[in-house]
Amino acid sequence: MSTDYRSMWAKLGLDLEAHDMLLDVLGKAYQGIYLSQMGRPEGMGYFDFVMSEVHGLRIQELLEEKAAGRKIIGSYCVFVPEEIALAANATLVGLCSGADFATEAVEKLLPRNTCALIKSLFGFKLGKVCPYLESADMIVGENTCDGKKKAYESLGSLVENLFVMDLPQVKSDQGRSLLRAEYARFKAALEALTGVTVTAESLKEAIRTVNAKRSALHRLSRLRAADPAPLSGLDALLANQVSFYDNPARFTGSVNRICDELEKRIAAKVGVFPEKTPRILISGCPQAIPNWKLPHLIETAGAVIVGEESCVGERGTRHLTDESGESVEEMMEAILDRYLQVDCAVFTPNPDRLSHILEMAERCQADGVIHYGLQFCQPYLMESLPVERALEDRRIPCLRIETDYGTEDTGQLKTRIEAFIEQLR
Ligand code: BJ8
Repeated sequence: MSTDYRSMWAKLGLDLEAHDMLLDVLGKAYQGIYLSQMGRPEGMGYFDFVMSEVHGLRIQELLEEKAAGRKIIGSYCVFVPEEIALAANATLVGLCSGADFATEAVEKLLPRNTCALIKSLFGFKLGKVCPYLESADMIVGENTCDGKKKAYESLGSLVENLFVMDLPQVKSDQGRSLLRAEYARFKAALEALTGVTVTAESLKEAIRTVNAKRSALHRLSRLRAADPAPLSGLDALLANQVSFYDNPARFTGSVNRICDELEKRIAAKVGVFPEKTPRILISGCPQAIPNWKLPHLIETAGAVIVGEESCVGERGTRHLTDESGESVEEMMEAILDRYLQVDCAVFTPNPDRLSHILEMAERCQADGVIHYGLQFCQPYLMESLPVERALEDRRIPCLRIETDYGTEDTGQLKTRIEAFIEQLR
């Protein structure tokens, strides 16, 4: 980071010493995992810059937005509609939960056998190291899995501004009514916070902005079907991760620019890995920044990741919102339609996820699927078995991995992944 942001961080109440430690670890991991990759497209330079300034320039921008009267909303789940936040003059940022931090303090509040993602969200709060969390005017928790649901009860005592959104678990008429009511309550809470009423114009513009961002990511996904792969899975994951922080319009432009470059690479048959490199689809739990452990292991073991069936990937972005509504009510209904299609494993039954995995495996020309489950994540670990069976029926090899954010199992994972890739050759 070129500028000294220490006074900004101190004003936000960060623990500067702990924060230095985090940035140091993050910087070294980024250097070792990302900057050591060969043959990256030039367009990735933008994402390298964003990452180098993720706690600097981007936070400064958000604080400038706040000074101009905008509000910042932090969210932990792709069920929180960015469209409504934007239309109410607020900026939505995804709060990352991709690294262990302040584990000892966390385990005084949460059982040890809680998934790493939930522990991480507490660790960033208790360790006072997340400038996004500390800048947020409202934090949205959602009743998805039991772990998150109960954890938000404790998080409520740590943050002043927690909005808990109830979510259905069944996509029935009742489930739909519940989500409709919750999105209306969210809209009202945002309007009360910002003092800005959502209008048909502001909502339409917000829907277009978010659709454009998702469409750019669709374009990127489609280009990854090429062989040789024009982009590494690590870099594609990074673009998906950055989509949760960056200014949406700027992000869309940057992804489209990288797609222009990838199209040229594909035409010239230039790839980041040689042709016929084994191709892997990752499916399962979200991989939030800086959780790069599994993709790094896979891509240094001689395979390339060609798709992510994940909330930090296609599960979170594949559906667009219908832009044709004219009134706020019509557009709120279109938003409801769009989000109800998200096939998170907390839903029962959840057949769409299975068909999406099969469809992705075919479209991405994957040779095999690695199912990524975080330890203690019941919804995804439970679904990993039917996923494996459905893939076996199609003769697509599947490796089920259960891990956390620690490094203790790295050697064992490496051995299993290498054996799996060998089987695909
Ligand atoms: S829509 S996947 S972002 S809830 S890993 S905390 S499920 S025990 S993250 Fe998620 Fe929304 Fe669903 Fe997506 Fe619980 Fe599992 Fe932990 Fe999880």
